[in-house]
Amino acid sequence: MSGKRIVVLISGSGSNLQAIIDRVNAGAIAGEIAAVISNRASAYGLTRAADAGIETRVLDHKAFADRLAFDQALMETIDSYAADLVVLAGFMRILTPEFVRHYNGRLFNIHPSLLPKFKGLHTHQRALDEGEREHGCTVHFVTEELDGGPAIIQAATAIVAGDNADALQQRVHQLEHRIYPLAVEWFCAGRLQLEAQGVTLDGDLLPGSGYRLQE
Ligand code: NHR
Ligand code: GAR
Repeated sequence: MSGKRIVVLISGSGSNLQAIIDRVNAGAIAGEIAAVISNRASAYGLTRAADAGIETRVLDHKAFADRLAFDQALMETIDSYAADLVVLAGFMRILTPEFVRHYNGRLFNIHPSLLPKFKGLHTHQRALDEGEREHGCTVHFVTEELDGGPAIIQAATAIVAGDNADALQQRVHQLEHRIYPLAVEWFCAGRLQLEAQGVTLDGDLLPGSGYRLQE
């Protein structure tokens, strides 16, 4: 497969990584995953990558003096694969401004909430506690503002009577596995751009909350 070179960063299970692998293998994405990098050696996503024949690397943040030293090693590793796109898929380390600037316009994250609502952790329980009528997930370009970069695509699920955080998390995960590969597909097809005024898809400015995937 020719096309864009994608590097995926993970810390855990890698189910979003798997969803992207599946869409690459289905021929939907004009690119290939050049490498998967984890900050945790025990991340199950490394097994998924190896099973798919993808190169894996482990960079343990605890082996570095500070965040900048870790991020510099991470940048060198990513750049050794000549990445066009860097995808955070359950990657749990906050990245320095230096790192974020280096990949400006080609760094994605997926966050389990309808941003700008519920930045940070424990999003499912917080959505329930706040009495929200719906909850979901957002793919966004990463900027220096944590979980605050311009949105690319969102998908939502209704919160129903008797819902709990586990059930909600499972439904949101299913949505994540649809929207993350779609955003990667658009980027690799050259359809998605981060511009001064916001995110464009096929040259049209998207709303501030991104493209809304319909149920
Ligand atoms: N980095 C920047 N600069 N901007 C973003 O928007 C980022 C980012 C790095 C990761 C993912 C993010 C999320 O979607 C992400 C977005 C980890 C933490 C965190 O507090 C916060 C947000 C996100 C990921 N991490 C702790 C830290 O000290 C470590 C937690 C742990 O190891 O379990 O880095 O929610
Ligand atoms: C996903 O739900 C993702 O939205 C979330 O972690 C999970 C990773 O699952 N990301 C964050 O919370 C980032 N702080 P996965 O490893 O199975 O893809």
